[in-house]
Amino acid sequence: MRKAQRNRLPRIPEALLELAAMSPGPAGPLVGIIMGSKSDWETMAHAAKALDALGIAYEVNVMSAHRTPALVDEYVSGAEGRGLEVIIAGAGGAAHLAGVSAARTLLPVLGVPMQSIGQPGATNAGLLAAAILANKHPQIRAALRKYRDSQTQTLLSQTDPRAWSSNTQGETP
Ligand code: RP5
Repeated sequence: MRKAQRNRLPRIPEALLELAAMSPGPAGPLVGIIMGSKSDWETMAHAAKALDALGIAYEVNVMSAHRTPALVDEYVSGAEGRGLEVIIAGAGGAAHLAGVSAARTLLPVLGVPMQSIGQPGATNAGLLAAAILANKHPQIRAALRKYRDSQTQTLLSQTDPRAWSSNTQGETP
């Protein structure tokens, strides 16, 4: 990904990271982030970062639908019983980890196909997991509301795109 593209992706405000660190969330991980290879972590770390920003506990594990199918089966089948409420599954290639996982649980499984969706998709999967959890956990609902309010404020302070574009920077809007 080019540097200019990276710079346009949404950022989690530092203030929210501090807020999340101050307020303890529900005990135990609520989200299981799984991925087909350690090489997927660079992308999937953005799902974890979105959850961090909202104070949502999660666990991270590498397992592959085609390389370690028994491990995926064991992990996903037991996920709900261990207290997980959402699974985020990232994989490249045929990206079938999410589908295989969804076959083994009634929990919502959010798929992040690596090459086609990548970093913004991983961030969105983290935020979507938060929205699902917000239905049941008031603390997560409050954190999500604060995050969205801050996004609204950011947009309202940046209504002229020409002031922020590298193409037109410095030009009078
Ligand atoms: C998929 O193959 C993984 O999810 C990863 O995206 C891709 C490449 O894996 P590595 O060769 O880097 O282990 O199964």
